[in-house]
Amino acid sequence: MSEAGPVVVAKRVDSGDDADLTEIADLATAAGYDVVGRLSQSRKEDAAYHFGEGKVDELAALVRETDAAAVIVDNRLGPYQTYNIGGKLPSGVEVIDRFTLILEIFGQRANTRKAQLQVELAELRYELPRAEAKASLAKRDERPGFMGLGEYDESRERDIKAQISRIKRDLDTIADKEETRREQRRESGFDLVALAGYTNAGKSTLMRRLADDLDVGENEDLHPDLDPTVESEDRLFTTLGTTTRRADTGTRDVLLTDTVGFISDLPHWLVESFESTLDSVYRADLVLLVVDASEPVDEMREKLITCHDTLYERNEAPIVTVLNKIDRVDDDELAEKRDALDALAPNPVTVSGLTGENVGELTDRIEAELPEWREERLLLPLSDDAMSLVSWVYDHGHVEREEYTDEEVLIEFAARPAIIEKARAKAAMVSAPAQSADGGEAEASVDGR
Ligand SMILES: Nc1nc2c(ncn2[C@@H]2O[C@H](COP(=O)(O)OP(=O)(O)OP(=O)(O)O)[C@@H](O)[C@H]2O)c(=O)[nH]1
Ligand SMILES: [Mg+2]
Repeated sequence: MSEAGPVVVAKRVDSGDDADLTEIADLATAAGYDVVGRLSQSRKEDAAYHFGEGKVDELAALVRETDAAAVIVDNRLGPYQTYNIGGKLPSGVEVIDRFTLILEIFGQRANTRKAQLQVELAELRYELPRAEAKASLAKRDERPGFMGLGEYDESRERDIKAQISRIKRDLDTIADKEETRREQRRESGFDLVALAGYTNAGKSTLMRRLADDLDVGENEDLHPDLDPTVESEDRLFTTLGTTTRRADTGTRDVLLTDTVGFISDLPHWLVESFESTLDSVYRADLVLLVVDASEPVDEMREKLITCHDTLYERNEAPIVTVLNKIDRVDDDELAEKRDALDALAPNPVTVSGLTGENVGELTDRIEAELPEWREERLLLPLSDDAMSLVSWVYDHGHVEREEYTDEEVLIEFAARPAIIEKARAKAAMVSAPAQSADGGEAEASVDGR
């Protein structure tokens, strides 16, 4: 891993104006580098140098002038292009591409076992095709003098493959545990809402705004992993792992999960390595897609497209688009942006996570979009079992009416359909044969656990 130091950032675009270096510079800063020079070019890709050769000479001069320790290129470089560019630079100056840079940031921030495994997996996936290429080259070139080299590369390739399967297995185990936990949480009456969006859109700020701090402590017994620390920084990829906190939206019990931000132009293997982190988004009951509304509309559009691409196929939940940072946009501008983005972001909620403006509207919207709860009435013969079922219903749903006679208790409540099924089954056990006030359906679910 390279030492953070002064760097030059560079980018090529096929045509049009010179490339926008903002994001790659922000990424470099996020990794701890000091951006001391910028260079961009608009031309088609050169096979040998990626940039035009003259531009690479210019790059080398800039590196010497600024004493940069590395060049960060915001394009996909082939191994030869990397090598050729490196050849023109003062010796010791590294050439880093966008993915290596992102991996470096992830590596620095990975502070849980899961995150570390994901970073390791991504690194191995990055290395594998390169090792394969080397192994086949070495094989082809095998001459007496080079004996053994091909063998070495082949065993490296096998080694990488073995490590990849081992890490995948470990990650699968973690993913299974998390899936079980999600189900337990749903059974406990929680709705799972996930914050998704481009990096730096303001997800963690909104999380803090919506999270109900007081409740977290009280529920520590129930959910020991609720982590009360959420950071916000004007830096890309502040959040890497996932954080879940309880949020008070009114009548529903919501667990809100904040997670890693999306970014454009990530290769598949990198996104896949982080799949189990993204699962908390894909498997939520509702996704809040957060967009920074203070940016130019074209940028908002591009970032929205990236987010939709990342969610596409895997996501199972309804999506509510949240236009954030409205404290930085005036009303007319906001209306224009909403119109322009209508197809990608229909009926958005506009908020400021920072000032709290309109957050009430957002919580109303969360309640409205969550899968609907159903109403149920149960009539139970009075017994200890019945009383423990009543308290179970209190824990898992919203009790609307509770009435006692000498022999019976009537309870009316609202809950998610799965909870109602469970309650009916439990009622059948309490009072076999079951009596469900709305007509004996409980009997039918006795066998359904
Ligand atoms: N003006 C303004 N700034 C905001 C608002 N919400 C967030 N920010 C700022 O935007 C920056 C990024 O906020 P975060 O909440 O860390 O964003 P994030 O989406 O969690 O970012 P990553 O975790 O890096 O993907 C911080 O500097 C926040 O203070 C807002 O509503 N208004
Ligand atoms: Mg964050």
